[in-house]
Amino acid sequence: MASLEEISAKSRLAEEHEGITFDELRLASRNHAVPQEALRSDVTPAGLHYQLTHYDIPYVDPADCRLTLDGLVTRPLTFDLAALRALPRHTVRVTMECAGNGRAALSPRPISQPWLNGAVGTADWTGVRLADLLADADPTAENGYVVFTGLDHGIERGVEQDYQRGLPMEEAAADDVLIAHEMNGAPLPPQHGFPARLVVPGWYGMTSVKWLAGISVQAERFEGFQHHAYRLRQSPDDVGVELTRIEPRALLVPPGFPDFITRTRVLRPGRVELEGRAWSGWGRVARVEISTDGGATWADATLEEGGLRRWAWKRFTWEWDAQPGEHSLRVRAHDETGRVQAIDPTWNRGGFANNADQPLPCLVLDD
Ligand SMILES: Nc1nc2c(c(=O)[nH]1)N[C@H]1C(S)=C(S)[C@@H](COP(=O)(O)O)O[C@H]1N2
Ligand SMILES: [Mo]
Repeated sequence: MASLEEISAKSRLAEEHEGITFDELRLASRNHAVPQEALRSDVTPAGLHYQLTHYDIPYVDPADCRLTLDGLVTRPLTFDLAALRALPRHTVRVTMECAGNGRAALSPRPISQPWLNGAVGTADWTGVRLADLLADADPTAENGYVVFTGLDHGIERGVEQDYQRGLPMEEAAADDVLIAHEMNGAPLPPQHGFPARLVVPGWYGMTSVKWLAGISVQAERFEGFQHHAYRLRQSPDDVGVELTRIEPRALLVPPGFPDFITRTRVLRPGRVELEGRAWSGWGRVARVEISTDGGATWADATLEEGGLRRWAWKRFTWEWDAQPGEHSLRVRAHDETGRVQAIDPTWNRGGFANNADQPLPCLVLDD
């Protein structure tokens, strides 16, 4: 009989001219990106928000689900869905992005979910503040860790596991961290974590555990499989650096209209308002640059005023006088901490945090 080790894919890089594999295609057809034109909306409709699920979307009976908070606490807590919904509600608008966004543009390409650049979305998440739940439970461990366990179960690189992630107490108890049971004003859809999920604003998506069943406080640092997996490494034996917050990125709403297969944009000549959205999990977006000549020259876009919504992407616009010919549109976001979106990809073994801009080819027609 084959072992789990044998049936489970090893971590590997694509060969030099190896196209997308059947395994990658299967993952890509389960886990969809946001259609880039949906970047026109402040809030991404739930069905258009990207989604990434490692294993299966669990079937959950709403009448029969429980969330527990236990471990090193004075008062362990258990909630059914009605009790969770009855708790004081907070809504936070959050731009969430998968750490693997941009992976398919790397060379060599790490074999995994082959994201181009659409593994992002913005939603209004409503639920209870984790800080409030923790205060009720009263943790007895100082500077402990909080471990989140999902209902989903699977195998990765031979290791059978529940999907689990942990957070240091000070991150878990931060103001806007939610146990969310609504997305955009409706109960969570199955693929986004029904009945409840963690939402950690500013952090890459893997942190925000879906289908939450258990929250547990422990004294020692949590180092589960998903912590070893989500690291920036140059080689398999490299200790690497753990991924946390989202690097800055901007994306354009594609102007004009597309060719069906290549997605090349076609425009009529003349003035066109380019628009897009930019975000960073490290700080507010401070500047966005646009290039229409593949990065030879750059101009500053206008950033939408406001910025009250700390964790949501920001709209930017720029007026382009589109002249006939071929053009390559590029964008580059800067945040208030001085982080800048990359022009060229920085390679790592897992294909994470590749925020390099992917040029958008345009053909402007003759008059
Ligand atoms: N339980 C569980 N939570 C999970 C995942 C998962 O597979 N199982 N995927 C994570 C990853 S890698 C990402 S990027 C986000 C995606 O959230 P979304 O599908 O709601 O966009 O969920 C995270 N939470
Ligand atoms: Mo992810």
